[in-house]
Amino acid sequence: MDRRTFLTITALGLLAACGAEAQPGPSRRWDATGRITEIRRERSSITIAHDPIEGLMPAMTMPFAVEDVALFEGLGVGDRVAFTISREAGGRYVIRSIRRA
Ligand SMILES: [Cu+2]
Repeated sequence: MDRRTFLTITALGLLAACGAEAQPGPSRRWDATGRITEIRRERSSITIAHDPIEGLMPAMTMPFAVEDVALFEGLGVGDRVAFTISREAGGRYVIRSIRRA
């Protein structure tokens, strides 16, 4: 095999590997815990300093989208929470459920 063929095959292999990682089924969900640092109802967004999420990401502070701002009911900045997220097509993380922990 010549060098160009080898590089093409390698690139396709990497692409396939990345694609498999970046686009799991839409039904995939993860349980997480953390502390609320900001709530932006007008943006349907909540920022959480979350603990490590096994198999997904290390601890960090990041914003999450919520589909329904009703999920914010009874929650405030500083609250410790347990929540479930899913990853939508495009890589956006959305909170499916959240409660004080
Ligand atoms: Cu994160």
